[in-house]
Amino acid sequence: MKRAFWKEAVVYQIYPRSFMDSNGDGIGDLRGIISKLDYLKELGVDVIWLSPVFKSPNDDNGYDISDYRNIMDEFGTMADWEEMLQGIHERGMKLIMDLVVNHSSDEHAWFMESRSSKDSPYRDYYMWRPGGPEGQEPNNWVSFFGGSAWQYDEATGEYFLHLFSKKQPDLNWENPVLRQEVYHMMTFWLDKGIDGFRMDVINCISKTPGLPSVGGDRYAWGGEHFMNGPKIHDYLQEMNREVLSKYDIMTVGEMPGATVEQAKDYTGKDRGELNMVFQFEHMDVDSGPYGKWDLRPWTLKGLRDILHKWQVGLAEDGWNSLYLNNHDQPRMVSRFGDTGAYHKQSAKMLATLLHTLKGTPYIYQGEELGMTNVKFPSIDDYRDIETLNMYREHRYEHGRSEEEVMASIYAKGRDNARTPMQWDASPNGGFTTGTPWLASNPDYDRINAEQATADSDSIFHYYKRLIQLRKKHDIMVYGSYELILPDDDRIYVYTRELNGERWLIILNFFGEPAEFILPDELAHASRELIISNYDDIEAPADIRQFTLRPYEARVYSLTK
Ligand code: ISL
Ligand code: CA
Repeated sequence: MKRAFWKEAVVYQIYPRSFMDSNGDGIGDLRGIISKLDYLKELGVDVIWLSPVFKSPNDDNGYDISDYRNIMDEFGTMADWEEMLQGIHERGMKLIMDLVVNHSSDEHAWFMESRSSKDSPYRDYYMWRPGGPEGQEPNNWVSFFGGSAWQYDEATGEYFLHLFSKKQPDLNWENPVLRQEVYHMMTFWLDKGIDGFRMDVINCISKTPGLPSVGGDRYAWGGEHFMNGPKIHDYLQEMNREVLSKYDIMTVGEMPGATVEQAKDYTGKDRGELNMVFQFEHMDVDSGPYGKWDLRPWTLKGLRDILHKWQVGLAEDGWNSLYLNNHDQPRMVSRFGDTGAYHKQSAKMLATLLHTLKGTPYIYQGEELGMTNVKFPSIDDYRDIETLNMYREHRYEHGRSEEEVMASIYAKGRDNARTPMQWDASPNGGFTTGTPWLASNPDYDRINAEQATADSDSIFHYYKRLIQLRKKHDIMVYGSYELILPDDDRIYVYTRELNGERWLIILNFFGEPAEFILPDELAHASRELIISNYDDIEAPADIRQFTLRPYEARVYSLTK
């Protein structure tokens, strides 16, 4: 495989509202980020992905942009942003910005013009349609955040499409003038020196012509008509020709619903589209038929089958992101690990997985500390629009019980990931001297960066070691992947191989000891331990048979 910096990089995602508040207003900001760049440098990450910092009324915390070329007041100024970028570059790191162009805010000047009249030159920047014969919505699609994906607008008597909240009208990519606006805006940021883009729901920008309804229900999920739509590759190839190809940058497409085959089309080396996908298939392992709130226990087999399918599917061409949480997902250690006795071990085991599969690892802020999910007592303590909409709908329209709805929120709500970063054991984890916009997780007294950087056995230091190993060993980036023991329901075992070198990765996913026997082919090799989350590993008497301790992870280099 061809070398590329974005294959070798480890990415760190900052959700700016919750990272560090520099002025005591309870909202994270750019000067807060600047003050923590040395921390990120010490961790050793290469690329920072910054969730949106543009002007926004914050209906969806910055994913509703009202001015793509200016910084949100709460976060600081363009001068602060420039200082931050310089600070990142001075430390040898790179910055990718969030590109949110499936939709804008309804407070963007384009939309205000667009809604003002059917004759506005901006009308076709968005997706307006007349109502149906009985004045109903133009089709039956529901939005990602619940309810109809259409909003009626008095001024011109038509509906506009919004796949997300009604304050996030969808941009009309069919319109070449709109596409040029977007390309100019991208060029504006690239010329300021950024190193790439994370592209928000970029596989949703092309919709089936005619915007047909789905199924027979009054409201239904219309994903088949806007995920991986008919012109998506034309748009991405045009964007690549006109903008991306002119810079040495990294691009990652956030793509809910993307399959392995589609991912190859988005990221294949001769396709001229994007560098890598950020897909969600493995994030559905614990969802039932009604979606994310419909809780199901996950199984190792379920998770491994999906990860494996992607490893194999993109083995020769295409590239994937490796992650178990982000700002939209619950905390990985709460979901797939243990927050009790094996907090440290399980967080390190999951980290071992993320850094030894093939792909680019993404660390979400606080993951390197083992930050956990939160259980606030009341819905009033929550801020996320998706969570608040879901609560209303499930409680009052579907009549589900308070306990049941809160259980879904505790397990899957996006605010789990958005509680303030825990820097030290002082009030609010040192995130702010004021009142945080979303309450802190009370476990900051135990789980915080000050504690973690001081403790050489911490999750933080283990991440540091994994990141350094990736820099030293090409096999972790470019090695081929092979699954061993495909049917074991407690441990995940695989090898990586490059230029005659072979590594063996063994992960116990549960809190009980697990015994297993290696296939002969691997058992007869002599081996050197590269890293483990337990520090007292002796060479087993029987080289074939292992007993792994709870959540134990081992990485060996095998020699023939
Ligand atoms: O969060 C989700 C499920 O809980 C996803 O469906 C998510 O909405 C989807 O992956 C798209 O996410 C991105 O676009 C949204 C924004 O709210 C998310 O924060 C962002 O990551 C709209 O811009
Ligand atoms: Ca602030």
